[in-house]
Amino acid sequence: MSKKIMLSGVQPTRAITLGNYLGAIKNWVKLQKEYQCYFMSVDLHAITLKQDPKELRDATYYGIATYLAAGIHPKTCNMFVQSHVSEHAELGWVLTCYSTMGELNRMTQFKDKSGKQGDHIPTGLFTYPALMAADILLYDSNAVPVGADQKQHIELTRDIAIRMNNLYGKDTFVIPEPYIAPVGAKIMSLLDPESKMSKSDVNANASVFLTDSEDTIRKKIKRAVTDSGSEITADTKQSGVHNLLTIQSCILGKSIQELADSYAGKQYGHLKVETGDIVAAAINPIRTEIEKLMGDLGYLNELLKKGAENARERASKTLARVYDRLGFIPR
Ligand code: AQP
Repeated sequence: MSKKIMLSGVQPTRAITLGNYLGAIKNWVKLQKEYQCYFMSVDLHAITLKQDPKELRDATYYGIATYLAAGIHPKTCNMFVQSHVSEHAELGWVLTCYSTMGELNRMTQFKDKSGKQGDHIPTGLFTYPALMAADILLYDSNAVPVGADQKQHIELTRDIAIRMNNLYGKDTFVIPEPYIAPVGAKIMSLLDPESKMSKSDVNANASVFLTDSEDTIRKKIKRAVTDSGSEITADTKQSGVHNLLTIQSCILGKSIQELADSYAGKQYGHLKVETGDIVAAAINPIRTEIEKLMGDLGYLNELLKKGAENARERASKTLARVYDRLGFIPR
């Protein structure tokens, strides 16, 4: 029996953060053997906000190097760049036509990101969930492992797919399921534990990047904002403390309660130093491997070429099926 299909991606907007890693990539690594996998660097999504071309190109290579360094297997998983498979943009347009302004207006990520753009909100930022729906539906994906912030976009994907299946036949699209891990689906900013840790946070000290040195990681976590109390508990109201316990829990595989109990009678300083040690130990081998891979762009280019070929094979079949159902004359 053929394996079910899993697809996910990260925007090459900057180096990948500990949040992207614990919320998404670590789960890709865990689940990769059970599924036929497609992992993209979603550069078409990245340009929904202005990017420097050189930085975008570097971040795209870094992104793929990070997937490999984190443990994605290059022989069994397809890794590719979204813009290398033009079917994404084509199906994206179709799904833009089958989503509504009201639906896109309800997306909280659009509200958050557009709120920071003043009067010049790019249209792509608004329509991007339709492109994300195309990414998922092109591959007949069954599972999409993501962080909590993407759940709403996957629900929209399901709604659009069901709508089109009702219009054009039940087998037009496979209806995907989100995979959201019970712990680590929303790692918070180190400087503002009420906000999500984000790659593009203006303050680099708010996020740990997988490219950060051991020293930088320890310093950033030492400076993490915690509340004014002193007791370490599993209470979610202590958002800064809870965030550090969550990070430890994801890396060590222990429950948050068990970890909080182990800090009974200890100070916040202990928690920060030990979290810094744990994160540095987890990231060190990944960073070393990223650096090694970045020294061999020839290898990465070959891998991306093969990945795009495999992706295109499946994506082109889905697009042809959809175009046929819509009534487009075959090419
Ligand atoms: N803080 C987070 N905790 C857990 N998971 C997270 N993800 C993002 N932030 C966290 C998950 O990482 C994957 C890739 O995200 P993305 O690059 O597609 O875009 P994003 O969700 O907008 O992530 P960022 O880091 O906030 O990027 P920027 O700053 O560029 O917008 C997704 O599965 C996401 O859920």
